[in-house]
Order: sequence, then structure tokens, then C-alpha cells
Amino acid sequence: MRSKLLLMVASLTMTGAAFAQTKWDLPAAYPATNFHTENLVQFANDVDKATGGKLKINVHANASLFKAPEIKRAVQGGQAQIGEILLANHANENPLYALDGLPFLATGYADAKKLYDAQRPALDKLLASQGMKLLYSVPWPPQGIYTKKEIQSVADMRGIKWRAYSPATAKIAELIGAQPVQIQAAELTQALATGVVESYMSSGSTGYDSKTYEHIKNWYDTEAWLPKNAVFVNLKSLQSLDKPTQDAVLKAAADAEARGWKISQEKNEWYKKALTEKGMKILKPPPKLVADLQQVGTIMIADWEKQAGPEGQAVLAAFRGGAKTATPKK
Ligand code: PCA
Repeated sequence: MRSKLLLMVASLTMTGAAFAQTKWDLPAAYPATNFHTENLVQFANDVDKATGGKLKINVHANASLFKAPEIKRAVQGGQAQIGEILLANHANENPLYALDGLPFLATGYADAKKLYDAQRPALDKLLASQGMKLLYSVPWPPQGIYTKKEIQSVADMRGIKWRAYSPATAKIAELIGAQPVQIQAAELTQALATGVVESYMSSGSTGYDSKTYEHIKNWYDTEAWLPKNAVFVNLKSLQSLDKPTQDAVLKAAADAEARGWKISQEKNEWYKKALTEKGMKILKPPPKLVADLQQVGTIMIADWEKQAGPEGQAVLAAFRGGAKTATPKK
């Protein structure tokens, strides 16, 4: 036993001497079968291949290494080298992170892309000031409302138990008079089973992953916003790699971003079919509900503009300038 162990140590050391292998931990918050996580694994495989095994990225799915709201700080502090977050989870830290979580600001994939283009330079700057680098960002499919009972307007949601995943989704509950409880995706299945959730807003993706259809039968396809996940790296960890390895990371990230946007959009349709097959009713939101929610969005966007400061307002103006033009940006 002892000699076998020693042999193993020796072979590891020899591998290490033959070429310096670096290992990175990548905490992620969503299930292994979620399309974001699958994209992360492919990104890690691409880096592995491009570097001939010099950089191994180990994806830890489903908040198994750090809880969703803790991942950003873990990467900043170097407990993990790279991570995936939901930008909107960090809204209280800087309004820039809140932008893609505001209802009815950017509602389809084309507008979500315009918003990302407008946000990206400011996000790069903000993360750089925190010692990190944004590698890529991919949206969740559009957000709709899961509810146990059928609803006609937000008045029908007064007092119901509402799962929030971000400051903005908690704010919506406050504005419509629902009772918010913060539950991250990794705990959602359990929360649904114990009855602490009667409603929430999210994508078909999370409804499917969490088996929401076992407890809730209605999903109103409001297409209210497309929050983004972002994959980012500790700058010192990145800079400690040799140049070709750094380039391989950046190249694989650009590929993952292009792939992720495409898959998100394709899977949006797939999830709706899959949820229907599982007994979920995918409903067109009634006009009163839409009007009420748009009012909620208007309030939240106006609040955001007040907090955002000149830099944030410039991002919003860039988006609105871009959003008005019919020609899509590259
Ligand atoms: N799913 C995640 C965030 C947005 C989404 O579509 C969630 O519900 O936690």
C-alpha cells in the first residue's frame, strides 16, 4: 500500500516536471444538466484540448463548492480561480449588475444582445477594478410567471408565497404585494416540495430543471427580461499562465459565448415543449397582467436610473440608442 502510494506521488511529480499543469476550480450554481453548465464543461474541454492538458478546469455544478451569491467573492479572494455568477444577484453591489434583471427593459434575444453590447465595456471596467476579468456572458431564456392558481392581474398574486432569486425579483414581490422568500436554484426543488413556494418568475429552463411542473401547473410566458450568467476569472490567476494558455482561455470563452447565446434561444423553444409534455400549461399572459407588470417595470427602471449615476445612465442611453435602430449591431 505504502509503496503504491509512493509510486503514485512519483508519477504525479514526473507529470508535473514534464509540463507544468495548472488546475482551476470553477464553482457554478446550476445543475450539471442545465445548458449553462453543459456550456461551461465544453469550455473547459476546449481549453484542455487547446493547451494539450496544461490547464485543467474543474466545473463544480449546482452550488456544490460555493453557494450562488458567494461565488463572486470566492473568485475575487482567490479561493477559486474562475467562476460563473448570475449578474443580477449582485445588484446591491453596483447598479450595473442589475440592468439585465429589470422587467421590460430588454425582452427578446435581439434586445438582450443590444443591452449586453451596451453593458460590456462598463462591466469589463468594473470587474477589472475588482481584480477580475469577464470571460463571457450568456442569457437565460425569457422570464415568465409560475403560479399555482390562474391569474388575470397582479392583484390575483397579492399575499401569495413568491420565490425570489435576486434583489429585483424580491422587489417585484414587494410591488405586487406578494410574500418574497429568497431561494437559489439549487434549493428550489426542495422548497417546492415543502410548499414554501406558490409562485415565482424564471425561465422555462429553471422550471424544467427544478421539476416545478410537479407542484405548479401554470406558466405565463411574459418574456419580461433575460438575466445573464457571466463567467469570469481572477486576474492574477489568468496572468500567471503563459501567453499561449491565456490566449486559449480567451478563445474558448469567445466560442462559449457565441454557442451559449444560440443554445439559450434554441432551448427556450425546447423547454416550452418539454414543460407542456410534463403537464404545464404555457399561457399567454392576460392583457391586464401585462399592463400591471409593465407598470412594475416602469417603476423599477425609473428607480434604477436614479441610483445608476452618470456611468450607468450612459450605458442605458447607449442601449436605448441601439435599441431604437432597426439594423442589428454585429
Ligand atoms: N433561472 C435562474 C435565474 C434566472 C433563470 O432563468 C433561477 O431561477 O434561479
